[in-house]
Amino acid sequence: MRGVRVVIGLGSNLGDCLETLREAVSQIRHFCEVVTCSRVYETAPIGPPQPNFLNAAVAVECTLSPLALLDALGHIEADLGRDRESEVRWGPRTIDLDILWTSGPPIRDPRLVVPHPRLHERAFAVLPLLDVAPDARDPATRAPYSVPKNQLVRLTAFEL
Ligand code: A4P
Ligand code: MG
Repeated sequence: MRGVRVVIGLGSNLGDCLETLREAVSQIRHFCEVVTCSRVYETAPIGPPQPNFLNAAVAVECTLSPLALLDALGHIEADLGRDRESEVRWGPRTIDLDILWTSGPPIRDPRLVVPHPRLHERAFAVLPLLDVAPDARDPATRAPYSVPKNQLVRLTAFEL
């Protein structure tokens, strides 16, 4: 992924969410150059009833292959207490690290689809994406991303 910009989405709604997001970014720096950090948003959960999330995103450059990056993010999730065995789909989690978008070609692998298949439907992902990649476009349509309406998203004063 050298020379290719990748946007990683971060979400947390269990434990000390801000601290967990910051720790995730610090671990991402072990294998990627973090070029820009988004603002931090408090967002209403999409999925079953659960606490609000903190969501953010970082734009990175790194030399890992896309699948190696996905695995590296999975290791950070495990280190920060994410336990997939006991999770319900779209339920609460200490940390979720998704590859939202790339400036390179789209990826369609059984384990990894980029842009993230639900990115365009979710204000909690599109808003942080646009903070770090304001010119991002959907590679399928070449259309710029727009923020879905009627989803509760509040800008916080926190920084990553
Ligand atoms: N996978 C495929 N493409 C990707 C990608 N681009 N990035 C695969 C990351 N993973 C990708 O993900 C399930 C599988 O997706 C992985 O094994 C990977 O190979 P997961 O992290 O294990 O589980 P998940 O994140 O719960 O799955 P899913 O269905 O992708 O959930 P979403 O769509 O990420 O939604 N509400 C608010 N307000 N804020 C949130 O952050 N997050 C979710 C999770 C639901 N509601 C939310 C939030
Ligand atoms: Mg995920």
